[in-house]
Amino acid sequence: MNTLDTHDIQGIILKGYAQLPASHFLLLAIDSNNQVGPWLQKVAEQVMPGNRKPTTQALNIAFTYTGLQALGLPADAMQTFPLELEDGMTTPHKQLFLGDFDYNDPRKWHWGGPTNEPVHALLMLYALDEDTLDELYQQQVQQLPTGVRLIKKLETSVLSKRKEHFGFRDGIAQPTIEGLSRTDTPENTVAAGEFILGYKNSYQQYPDSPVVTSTPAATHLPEATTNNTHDLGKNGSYLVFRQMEQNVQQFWQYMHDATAENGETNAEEMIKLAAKMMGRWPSGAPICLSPDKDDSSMENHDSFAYRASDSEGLKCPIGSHIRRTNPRDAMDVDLKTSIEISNKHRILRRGRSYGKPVCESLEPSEILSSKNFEGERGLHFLCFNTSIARQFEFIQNAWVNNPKLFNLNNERDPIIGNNHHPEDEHKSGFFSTPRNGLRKRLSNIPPFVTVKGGAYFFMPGIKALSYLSTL
Ligand code: N7H
Repeated sequence: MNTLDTHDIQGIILKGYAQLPASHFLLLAIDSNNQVGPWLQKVAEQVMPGNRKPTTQALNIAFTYTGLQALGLPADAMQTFPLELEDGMTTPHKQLFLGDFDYNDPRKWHWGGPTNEPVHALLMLYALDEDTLDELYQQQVQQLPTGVRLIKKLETSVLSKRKEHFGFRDGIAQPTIEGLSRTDTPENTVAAGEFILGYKNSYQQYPDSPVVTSTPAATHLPEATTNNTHDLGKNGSYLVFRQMEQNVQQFWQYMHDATAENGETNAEEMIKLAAKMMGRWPSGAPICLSPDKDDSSMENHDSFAYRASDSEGLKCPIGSHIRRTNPRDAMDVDLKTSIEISNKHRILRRGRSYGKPVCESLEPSEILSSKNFEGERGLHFLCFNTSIARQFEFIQNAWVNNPKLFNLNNERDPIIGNNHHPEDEHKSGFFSTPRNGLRKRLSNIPPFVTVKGGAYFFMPGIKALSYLSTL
């Protein structure tokens, strides 16, 4: 087992900062790197390292491929980054691969799309409350040097009971990083190299890591295996950012209409259908452990699997959001292999909601009767991994948007899948819930979530950040 250099790892990789609920994500452009060095060094000193527990505020920073170029990282070093970072999220092939077509088309995005201005850096600000956040924001904006410009401030919002906008508790299931003090079941403990560069991954190998040619400044970085190079990736990670708008009215209206009897609301069935699509009840309780009703005593429960008690998906449908994005032990191989395979496609989720909640309580019936649907709301989905291709992109392509996953027929993730594939004649979402030998199949599921922005970033370790400031 590796000991992790937590003092050199940016804190947000290791922790979600639940105690710092206020946050802004600042998208920056680097127009000239003349005065970037001293600024970046200052930022490196302000970054919250992973060995500290912040109490009032925290700051973290990451760069896109073009951002690293704008900093002046030499071409030979740029070539050592993975293609996913270089190509970004919006090449024509990637659009098809990720489900970013039709209503998700990047040409309609607010940022990160081909018609938006290039994003170079992401400054992530977290604080205890709105006032502290505003102070931190003002301080950071004033600190920006000539040549570095704020493109957009992405604000976030705090929803009650750790819920997201549809009214479900979020941020429950996370892999535990091997080597940290937190203990967990072996099934949920994942090699550090799946999330942090410079450590062994699930294949017992070191993930590919970017390197720089040896210079006096680079000698502060660990030596890399290739002669005369230093490891720029060590203690860093890749960050996937997707701004995902949630159509809350459409979501609950669909659940309502699909379960109403003679036009009468059936609240119980309505919530149950939504829970079946999610795989958890609004409280967070896993539906495979409490199949008939919500049970808030299980709101943080994450120690469950599907194979022994729910192999057919009678409780938690095979196509539900959480079963698709982490099938755990339910893959069509032996139990041990299934867990091993699932754990090669895990991500550390660090998202935050944005926009005004439809109502304070976020209770389904209250959401439905609410009149406050104006404005945009959704999730700033963020996740860390060391292989964007094998982790985030695989989940998105092979699981979320795979119409034949686990022998399902033309169904995609009911919450985030895109059913408008150019070659798909139906343009309709389907979702089946097996019940006692019969399969109930719902159709015409509209898009509940629309992608509105996104980019891939490299989040360097703190020493690597100092190195970047010397370019
Ligand atoms: Fe999902 N939601 O609130 O509806 N997600 N997700 N997600 N998601 C999860 O377990 C949601 C998205 C995963 O290990 C829960 O913490 C929404 C993307 C994974 O059991 C809820 C959006 C991807 C898990 C949501 C969204 C994932 C997970 C249950 C976008 C990856 C853990 C609470 C707007 C490509 C699965 C919890 C496991 C859980 C919601 C996006 C992945 C409630 C609203 C893009 C791996």
